[in-house]
Amino acid sequence: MSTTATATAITRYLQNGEFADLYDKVMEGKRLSFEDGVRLWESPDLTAVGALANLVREARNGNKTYYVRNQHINYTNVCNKGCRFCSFYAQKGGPAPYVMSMDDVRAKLERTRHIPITEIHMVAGIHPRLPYSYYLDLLDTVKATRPDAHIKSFTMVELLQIQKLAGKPMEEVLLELKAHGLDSLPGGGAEILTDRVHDAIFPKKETAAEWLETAKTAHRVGLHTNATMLYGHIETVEERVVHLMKLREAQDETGGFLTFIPLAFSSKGTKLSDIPATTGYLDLKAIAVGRLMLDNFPHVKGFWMMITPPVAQAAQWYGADDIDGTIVEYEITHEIAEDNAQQQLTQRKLVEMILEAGREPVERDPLYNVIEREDSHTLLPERPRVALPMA
Ligand code: V47
Repeated sequence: MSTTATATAITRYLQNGEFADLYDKVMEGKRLSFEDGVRLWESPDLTAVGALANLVREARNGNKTYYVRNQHINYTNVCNKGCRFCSFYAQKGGPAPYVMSMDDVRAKLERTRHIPITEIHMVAGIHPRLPYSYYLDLLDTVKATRPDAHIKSFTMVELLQIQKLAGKPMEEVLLELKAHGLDSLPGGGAEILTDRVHDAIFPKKETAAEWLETAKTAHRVGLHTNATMLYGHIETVEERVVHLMKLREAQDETGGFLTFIPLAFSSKGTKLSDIPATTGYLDLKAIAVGRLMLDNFPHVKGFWMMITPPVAQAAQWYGADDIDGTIVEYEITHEIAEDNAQQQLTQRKLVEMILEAGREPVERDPLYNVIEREDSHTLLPERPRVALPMA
């Protein structure tokens, strides 16, 4: 079947199926309601939900799929929040505690000196005894070591801790962090933005209202942020929709969110270890419903580290226009990463994943400025390996 014939068949399927009314809404650019969101999550017809989301994805981002050359740094795993969904923080019988010194941070960055990394993504636990100066030194160190890289750092809960240490209004703190090199904020820590889920599995962290307020403050001082949604634990379908609608309302106010990133819950090593892993089906649904409900978000990311590379590849036809990046090392859900025996994807592999799916690879920086390098958008022939002379 030709591409046009396929598109016609999909349109007919949507126009005559259970989502005919949502097809009309999407085509007319009308906003989906809470009830629409619940229907999308509850329908077993992943093909229809994905095809609808793909219409929005292609209207916004055409055939492009973005990726980034990035490196993650998790500067400490000491944390006083004790979230039940987390396996990252140091605890008896779990990971040993660490705090990176500035030399450690420099060394980590030096190890990837040969890679033209454009994004350094730094997040960590809430260490109760790090001083304010640590965070400023951290930014100074990264900027001095990789001056060309964009620093995307600190989730809202880290920002609230930093503000407490600084003893100043959040706006002032953000401006100071900016002056030390902070370029934007990641989307972590949103989890599910309802009081019930907050109280049940992350009661010591900021509330939904605080997360949203902190994100909006960052937007007001000119810092873009992303927004995540942790799904596949104790949340209900209705709570997922509430989460998406709160993000949509906040975005209406500030326009500061760049990308929505659904994060698949991995229970291994957490206090919720009896909860089974999410399925590829739910992972694709999360991408698609996110794309449909968040009509004011420019991008939706299929984060391959959490949903696996094969599902992230398929996600490009279910609403995702971004598959994140090379990553290098990932600690937050290290258990999954170890299972996959895969903590990094080469840039070549990302380009292959995009091309095989019939999409157009676009290397980006964290603000979606396009990067133009010889190998950014096409597969160059692999360079023959040169045997190194033995010493
Ligand atoms: O804040 C913690 C989540 C987040 C688990 O902004 C877990 O581009 C699954 O936010 N299973 C950190 N998830 C990761 C994050 C992120 C990742 C990629 C890109 C971006 C971006 C942001 O990971 C945490 C928390 O919400 N998390 N534990 C877990 N067991």
